[in-house]
Amino acid sequence: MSFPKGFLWGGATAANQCEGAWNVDGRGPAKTDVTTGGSVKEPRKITYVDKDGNGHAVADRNFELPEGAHYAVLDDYLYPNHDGIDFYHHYKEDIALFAEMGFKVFRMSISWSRLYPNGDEETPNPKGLEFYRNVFLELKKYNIEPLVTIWHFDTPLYLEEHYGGWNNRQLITFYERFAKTCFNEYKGLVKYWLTFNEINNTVMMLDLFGNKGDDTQYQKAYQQLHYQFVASARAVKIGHEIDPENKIGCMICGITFYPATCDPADILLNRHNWEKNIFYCGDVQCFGKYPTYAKRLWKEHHVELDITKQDLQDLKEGVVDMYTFSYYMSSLVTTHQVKDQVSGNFTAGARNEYLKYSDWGWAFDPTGLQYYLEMVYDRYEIPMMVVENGLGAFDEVEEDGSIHDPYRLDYYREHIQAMDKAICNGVDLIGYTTWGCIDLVSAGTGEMRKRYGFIYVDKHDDGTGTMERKK
Ligand code: BGP
Repeated sequence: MSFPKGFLWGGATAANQCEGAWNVDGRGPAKTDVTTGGSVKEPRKITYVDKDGNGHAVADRNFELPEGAHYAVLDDYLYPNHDGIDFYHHYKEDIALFAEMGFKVFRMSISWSRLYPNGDEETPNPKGLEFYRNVFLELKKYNIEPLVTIWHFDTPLYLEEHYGGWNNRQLITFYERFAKTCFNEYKGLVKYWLTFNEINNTVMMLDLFGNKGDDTQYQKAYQQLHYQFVASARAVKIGHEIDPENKIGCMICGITFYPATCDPADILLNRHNWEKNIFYCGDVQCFGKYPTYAKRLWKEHHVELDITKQDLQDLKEGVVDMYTFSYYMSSLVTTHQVKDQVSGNFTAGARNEYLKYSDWGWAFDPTGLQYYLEMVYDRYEIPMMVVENGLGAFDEVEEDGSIHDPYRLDYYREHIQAMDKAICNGVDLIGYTTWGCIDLVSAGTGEMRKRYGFIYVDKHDDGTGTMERKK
């Protein structure tokens, strides 16, 4: 094996999917407490209160909040994010288990609304600051390096409702304040940071969800993305000023796209697909400027963006130190009528006859990981990390209480071998964090039953369960 000494092996989580304690110690509600991401197969799940004060839990792809209604956390197990796996109260036990597995790194995120309950306050919530400090100190006890995502989908709900979320330029300022607080508070405790989780999802999901978005949706998505690019760049600048030791990365949802046929039209579409869904974000965050093909992409959907001179300057000055990405699958691209359709959570398109698929329709493709690593490293030549990779499955507890997941062992073995090959071929890969190291709520479907291991949590979609952890 070619993995370098000091390689960061470990696992990954996100605050909104594991912490729970959604209203404890001053935390405010986040968007992710009241809505799931949704998927091709399953519509988004939403909880809200109508104008007469009645609570509703619905699953609806094109949901629009009715007049006078507002989003609200309801104790309804259609969507259990707000409870998570109660990492908030179990972190010591969980970190001890991570240490037992030999983790060198633990990826987690900081809940924005735990530090800034509404998101627009001037000063942070001391209880929130204290919680993360305690987690970092606990990790330090075991020499586990934290890898911290600043934003993992969980914009404070107040910012969504009162400012229109990332449609509003003001979010840049609020995010900047939040990021600055993180860098200042945890200086010396945290060195590895990621600014935005799967930043490319904003645009890519419009394509992947099968029902292609209309121009208005693309206009919104590209604009939100621009504000996030600027916010990310400013955070990188601030992070470096506060501590030059900080290593700050972008985080891309990595899907390896292949043309489904050798029809030149498919080959071209595939390249355009890489540009639109993968390279667009990486190029801005690693090169510090919009790529030449951006104009083509904007034109395609009649997009006109609010971009200032200062924004462009910020992008230039805030390039990331490392390229990180999640990798779960590859996907086929074609201009032809698709006969054998994959319709899973996050995936749509033609089925690849050479690959096996998970219960949620995700293609098992370790070679795609090697392809991605080599292709992207060649483009940016900066250190890379795979910060999510794993297999969501229906894990069952045996009568004797044990859990056996040989399918997961195969999955990891083959993806690790693929990384090994990429390193042999020159890729500067510095770390690998599996998703997840512990069962947590699925971002796409809001389910517990889509489990990722390695630690089983006794928590179920109907709300039952003791939260007991099992190896
Ligand atoms: C990524 C997200 C994670 C995680 C993972 C698995 O897109 O960054 O938050 O959830 O996908 O997806 P799911 O939870 O839908 O199985």
